[in-house]
Amino acid sequence: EDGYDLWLRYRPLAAGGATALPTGVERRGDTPTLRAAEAELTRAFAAMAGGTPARGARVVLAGAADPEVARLNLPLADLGSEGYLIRQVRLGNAPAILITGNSDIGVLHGAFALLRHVNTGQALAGIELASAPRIGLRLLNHWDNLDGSVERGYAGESIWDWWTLPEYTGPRYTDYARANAALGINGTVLNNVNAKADSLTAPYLEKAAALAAVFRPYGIKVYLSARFSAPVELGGLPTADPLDPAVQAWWDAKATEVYRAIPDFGGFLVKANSEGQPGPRDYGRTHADGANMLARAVAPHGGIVMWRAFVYADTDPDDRAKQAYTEFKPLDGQFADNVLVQVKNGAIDFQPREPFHPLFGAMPGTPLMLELQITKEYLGYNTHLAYLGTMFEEVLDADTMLPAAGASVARVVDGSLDGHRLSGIAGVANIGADRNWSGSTFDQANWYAFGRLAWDHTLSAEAIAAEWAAQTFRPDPALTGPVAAMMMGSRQAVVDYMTPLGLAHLMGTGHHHGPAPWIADLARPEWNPAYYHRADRQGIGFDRTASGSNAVAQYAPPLAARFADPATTPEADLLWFHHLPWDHRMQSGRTLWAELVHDYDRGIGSVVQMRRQWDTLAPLVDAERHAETAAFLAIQQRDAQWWRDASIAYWRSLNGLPLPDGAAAPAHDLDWYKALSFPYAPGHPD
Ligand code: BDP
Repeated sequence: EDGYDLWLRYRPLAAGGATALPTGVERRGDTPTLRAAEAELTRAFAAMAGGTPARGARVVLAGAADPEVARLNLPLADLGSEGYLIRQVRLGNAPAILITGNSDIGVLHGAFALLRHVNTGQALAGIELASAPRIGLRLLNHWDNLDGSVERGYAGESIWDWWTLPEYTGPRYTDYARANAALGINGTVLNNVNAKADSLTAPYLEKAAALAAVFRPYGIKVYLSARFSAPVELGGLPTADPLDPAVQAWWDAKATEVYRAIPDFGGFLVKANSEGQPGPRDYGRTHADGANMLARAVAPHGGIVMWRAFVYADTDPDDRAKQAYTEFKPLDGQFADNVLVQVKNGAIDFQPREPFHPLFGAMPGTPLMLELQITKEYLGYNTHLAYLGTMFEEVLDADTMLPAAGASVARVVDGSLDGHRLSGIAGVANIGADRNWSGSTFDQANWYAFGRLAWDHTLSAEAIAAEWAAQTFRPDPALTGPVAAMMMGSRQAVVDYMTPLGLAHLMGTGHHHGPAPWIADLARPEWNPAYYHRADRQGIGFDRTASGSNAVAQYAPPLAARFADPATTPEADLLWFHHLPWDHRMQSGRTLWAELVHDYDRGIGSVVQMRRQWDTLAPLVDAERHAETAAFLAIQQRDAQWWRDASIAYWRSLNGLPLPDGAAAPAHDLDWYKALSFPYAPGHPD
């Protein structure tokens, strides 16, 4: 039980269980996709049978065009090109469980849905399932480098072995495709947004093409991050100015070359003028100029451009949280119609908690893609158990109130609010060459939750946690209930012990491991934790009201009003929006200072509680995965204590306040915490 199987872990079903396994699989049609669906079902049923004879109706895989399926008049119209329908019907005068869809990919998705159904302990007899994705582009973004390292990766090296590609495409690539197709993920950006131009050279395109060939039967398209200055680096041009005809011609030719190698290539993802990356601003052009140039190059081939809004400049003295909005909102309506602007969930950077990004709702004329981070750069790497389903749900459900109430981020992103043809969501992958893919068993759940919510954002994080636990461990409520409960509280625990009450970006420099709220001397102001917490003798927090940066004004008027007043700001975001005195009275009746300490302790308490809960589950979990998780939870408790103690020691050095009644003193003095260093922390680019 090394975790390799992910949610495709097929084991003998419990004797006397709900499921009568099918007597066979009938495939109507001979395409690689239908063959993959058949292979998955056959393999799963054989493993699940565990020697007991099958008794259930046969499964039939058939597209909507099959004459017998057509005669059934099934409601397939709403399934789109990727959805599926599963029904118990009569075919060829015998009972059958039909898996169908408007395309082979739909049928494949249905096959995986059926296996999820069985693997979560539900009966096949009388099965009726139908589902279609709400968001068009459901992509993983790999931050994988050509040298095999993974930026912000905590699961080992990259799974792409660029060295042995294109000749060698071992089984791992197929298993990657299976795991993603099971969730409905339909695209993958292979390389880091901090891109090397080399990815666009002929040898690397050939390597990418080999991966595309493996993924194609699974409905997964390949995309690449494009380096904006590639015309200079590869083409020898003196400029990468997007309005220069020679630059445009270079990209047109490059796009043609890419599509010759990969006919169904998805398109480009671009990080421009951000953290040192080149971009159109280098030439006095706008982000729209840059995006549209690439968009024109891929348009004849059916490609798209995903242009990231993650920008902030050292030359801009304004609040970092405001800069993307300031730069992008005026460009609304100027992007070509095959461009999506990709926006992180929050305005700063994948923190344990951020209010939703104010660009959502503010650019109705542009399809906005939501970018989530699955890899836990700021949430304790792979050793802290933090289920991100709740975090993803929080942002998707957030109401932008633009133009009016009921305009959730999910409705902006799925295109329904503004009637966009294109819609997309991206997750920065947490996948690496580690045997268990994600660096820990529970981090697999974050990949899983991303995929499930990308397919259907109306699913609940809790239901997803339970179904993940059932497939990962066993479909036994005695296990799935407690595991889901652990998961549901786990992200708040991290918020509590790292950055409670709306604090953000207090992590160690560069690697982002552990607390370093005292850092104040880095070259760029907004790289310093002190920039974000602004704590001093009197108080703490970032004033984003009119008396401060006025970032609140970037939200819809009713939200701006709510966030402008500490009394109506959700306490979870309090110090994000306000600088308040240490003795500010909280809803609990405690002072702000006492509340902070209380939250740190609550965070540690939650981890202690998770450890206890996990211990009780030992009889229901295999020893290998149980022991690893137990060890990681011990690391998490140690780190939570460290975060609490170091933070409290630092805040006290500023506010001079005594510890609240009953609170334990930090284990060490502040200098001890300051002296810790982590030159070899994983995932760090420098
Ligand atoms: C930050 C990461 C950095 C990424 C950047 C991005 O620290 O490694 O390159 O985001 O999203 O969170 O571009």
